Amino acid sequence: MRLLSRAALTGMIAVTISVSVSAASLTGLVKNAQGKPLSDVAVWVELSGGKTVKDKPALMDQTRGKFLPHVLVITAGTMVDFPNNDGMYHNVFSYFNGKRFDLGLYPPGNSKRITFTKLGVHELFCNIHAKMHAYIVVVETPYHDVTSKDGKFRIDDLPAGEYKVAFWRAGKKKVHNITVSDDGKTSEPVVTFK
Ligand SMILES: [Cu+2]
Repeated sequence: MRLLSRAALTGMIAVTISVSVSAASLTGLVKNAQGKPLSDVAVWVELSGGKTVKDKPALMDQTRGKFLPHVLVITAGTMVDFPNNDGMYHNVFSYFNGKRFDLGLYPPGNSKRITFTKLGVHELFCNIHAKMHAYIVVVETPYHDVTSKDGKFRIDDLPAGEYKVAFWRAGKKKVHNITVSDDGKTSEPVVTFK
């Protein structure tokens, strides 16, 4: 009896430990053909179903005649706020892919909000400033990031398994196969866009 309970206890501990170490952080680097780091590359794990927790409300700012960030990646069902924090009127519209919308012209200090449920790339414009341009990429899981100025990205809490990881930049997409092993190790992909 005592032996049995000890075995059961050992089994429980083993399970607990394997859960805690089998999730990994996936990090890597994206660069251009000249070897320079590329920012604003959307990175996400291509997964269907599973963990579908929505992200916190995200921000697509309008400031100094620009949308910021240039590329935003969110999980489907996430709300995005579009505040006008500039000194002039702006408009936000997206017609081509994904959800179609037009928020109309609105003045500084105002904000509008949209929930994105449709997967895919949304290309944003302002109808009075031709240079204003940004992307919202809607994916199925919270496993996503955007490369920073140093070209690096980080996706946390990825459970052990085999994954396809997508890298997207200005309409071009690359997919890499990544393995997260049971000891929580991953390869660190280096991706080049030409
Ligand atoms: Cu504008």
